This record gives sequence, structure tokens and C-alpha cells, in this order.
Amino acid sequence: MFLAVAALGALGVAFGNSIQNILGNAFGSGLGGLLPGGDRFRIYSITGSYPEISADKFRLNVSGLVDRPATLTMADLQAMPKTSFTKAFQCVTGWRVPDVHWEGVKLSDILDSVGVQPGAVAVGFDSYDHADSESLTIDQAHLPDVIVAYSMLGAPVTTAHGGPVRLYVAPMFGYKSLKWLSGIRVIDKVEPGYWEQNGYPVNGWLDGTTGPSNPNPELT
Ligand SMILES: Nc1nc2c(c(=O)[nH]1)N[C@H]1C(S)=C(S)[C@@H](COP(=O)(O)O)O[C@H]1N2
Ligand SMILES: [Mo]
Repeated sequence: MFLAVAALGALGVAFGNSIQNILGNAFGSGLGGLLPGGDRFRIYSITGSYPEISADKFRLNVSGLVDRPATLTMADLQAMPKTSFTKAFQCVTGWRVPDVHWEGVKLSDILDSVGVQPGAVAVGFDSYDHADSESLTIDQAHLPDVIVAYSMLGAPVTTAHGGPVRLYVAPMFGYKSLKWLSGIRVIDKVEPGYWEQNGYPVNGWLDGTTGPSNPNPELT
């Protein structure tokens, strides 16, 4: 198990080094269809290991430019209105898993519950891995298919997939869907995360456009 995880970690580092090539290939080849080995998840961890957080110990810190900072437990999340839908998961490198069932809480419901203050421009996300991070503009964060997910594939999100809780940003490539979510910070500017610092677009829309607003709402 340790070796397998370490090997995956090395893969992640290799991706980081040649990320421009991968991007070029993925965008140049019509994303998906032509690439080998479709329809299954690859497990990514840039650290080469998984943070093990039990559902009991899990806490989600919501802070920054909000009226009521909060520390949410799993029970708190499950008590909030549940959103569920079936949508594909697509990595920018070409693999794609269709018809994944997702359950969780809309990020916008969490933001509404804490009260976003004037001056908020973006939302930053932290991971229990202390390595990856992400952010979205405040408009992107309010899209109805951007969720804080506690279930995927019909079961609680596994540790490998970023459980107990991961982000799922349906209209964007997989790298935006931060695993092992530990914190949500309402902030005054977009903060490019690990994958963006290595060359992926900050606005990771599935159709490859790179502007801040959703070019193609019906695509997802
Ligand atoms: N914390 C963390 N989140 C992450 C990653 C990662 O390495 N670490 N990889 C991203 C990338 S590039 C993809 S495609 C998906 C992969 O999700 P999976 O490992 O559940 O297949 O997770 C995203 N979220
Ligand atoms: Mo990815």
C-alpha cells in the first residue's frame, strides 16, 4: 500500500514538471475520447500520501470576510440542505468518468449561512494535505453545481478520493475539485493553487476557455 501511494506521488510530481505538455496534449486532442483508459478514476495526491481524517475528527473551518466564522462538523454539514446530482468528472489530462453520483452541500449555501461581507472577491480552499489549495471567484463559488461533497459513487467519499469531504467543481477540470477539504476562506483576491502555479488555467472551464465567467453553462 505504501509503495503504491508513493508511486502515485511520484507520478504527480512528474505531471507537475511536464504540465505544459500535458495541457497542450489534452487541449489539442479533443479531450477524452481518443485517449486510452477512459471511464475510471486515477487517484492523485501531490504529497504521495493521503491524510487520514475520520468523520468524527473532521472539521471544516469557514473564515475570512464573513459575518459569522464557523467550524463545521460532519453532522453540521449533513444537517444542511442536501444537493445531489449525477455528473462527469474530467481530469485535464484526458481521463473522464461519466455519470458519477455526488452528494453534499452547495458551497453557496455554506457561504449564505456565514454571511459574505462586502469586499469579498474570491473563495480560497485549504486541504488537510497542507500541500494543495484552490480558489474560485465569488461568482464561480455561487454556481449551483459547485458543492462540498461528502458522498460520491454512492458512498461516503473514500480517503483516496479526498474524504471525508472534498470539493466538487462540476463545470471545471478535476484539479479544481480539492481533496481532503479543511478550510474555506472568503478573501479579497484569487489565489492560484498548486496546479495553477504549475501551468493549469486558474479558470479551469471544461471547454478550455480561460476567462472568469462560465462560457458554457449547459455543458455541465
Ligand atoms: N488535495 C488534493 N486535491 C486534488 C489533487 C491532489 O493531488 N491533492 N489532485 C487534483 C486532480 S489533478 C484531479 S484530476 C482530482 C483527482 O481526483 P481523484 O484522486 O479522486 O481521482 O483531484 C484533484 N484534487
Ligand atoms: Mo487532474
